[in-house]
Amino acid sequence: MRNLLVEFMGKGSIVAGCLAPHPPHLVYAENPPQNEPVSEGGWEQLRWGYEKLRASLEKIDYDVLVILSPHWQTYVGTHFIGLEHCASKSVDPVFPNLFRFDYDMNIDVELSRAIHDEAQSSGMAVKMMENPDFRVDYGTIVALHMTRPAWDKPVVVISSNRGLSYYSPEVMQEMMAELGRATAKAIEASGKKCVLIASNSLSHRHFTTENDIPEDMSKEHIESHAMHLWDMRMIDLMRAGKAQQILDEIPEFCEQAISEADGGGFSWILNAMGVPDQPAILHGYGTIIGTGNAIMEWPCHQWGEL
Ligand code: 2X7
Ligand code: FE2
Repeated sequence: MRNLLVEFMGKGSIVAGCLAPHPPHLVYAENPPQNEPVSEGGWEQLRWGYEKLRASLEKIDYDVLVILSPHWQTYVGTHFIGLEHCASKSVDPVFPNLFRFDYDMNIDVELSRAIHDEAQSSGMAVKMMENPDFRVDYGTIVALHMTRPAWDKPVVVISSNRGLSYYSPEVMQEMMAELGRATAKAIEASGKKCVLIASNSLSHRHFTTENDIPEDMSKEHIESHAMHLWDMRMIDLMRAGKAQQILDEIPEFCEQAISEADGGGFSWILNAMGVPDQPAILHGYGTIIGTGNAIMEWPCHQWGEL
């Protein structure tokens, strides 16, 4: 039946990959109706970057958004949301003053399970998360909202198996390479067109106190020159299509810049796209409480067969 369906629909593919940062400040600054706190704006460069990403994705036909967030942390295996529908209020544990968001999302459980099964058959520890009281993390919600605020596409939500903190950078990289390949294989067999999202900041050293007005942009800057240099290096490599070099440098990037690439999403997405030597598009860069954030797009739909 599945083979017949794929024959009818054609082979599935990754039509775009995105690096989509998730500080709750971005949603706070946007003032969508789902978020309770009200702001006077802020972090415009990044929000304009998201505008450009949305305009670019608007031109592509796709069925599903597949996301990996470093804030859904699992220590025994990689988990996948296995519930058809998730709706609740998400409150950021560190910034409850900025983010109290009513989310409502539909999950493509069929594709989630297909990636789960593919990863399992390649030897990974995996689990379908079917707890009806599960609260979706803000890293997933913010990146999805900023990428597609209409919430009108089903999503696949993948956890961050903390290979780096539990074992070592090398183990994390190996696991994410395997997960990336399994993701690509399952998507191809599904017949669906997918946009992949790695939800993470680049350098991740942040301020430890908050300003009276969180959106006061006169106080916003990168935490240190060294962090700026790391962010620019990673952006240059992405724009130059040097995915293999990025993968080689991620362990050092995580150690020196406390990068949120430690959650594995960045490595996962590069591997799922086949470690591309095609350039990524920079839609925007900006700092949020000192951390470095880039909005990037790999327009895979223009590359032909992956
Ligand atoms: O999750 C985050 C982050 N990655 C960076 C900055 C500020 C808040 O939350
Ligand atoms: Fe984060």
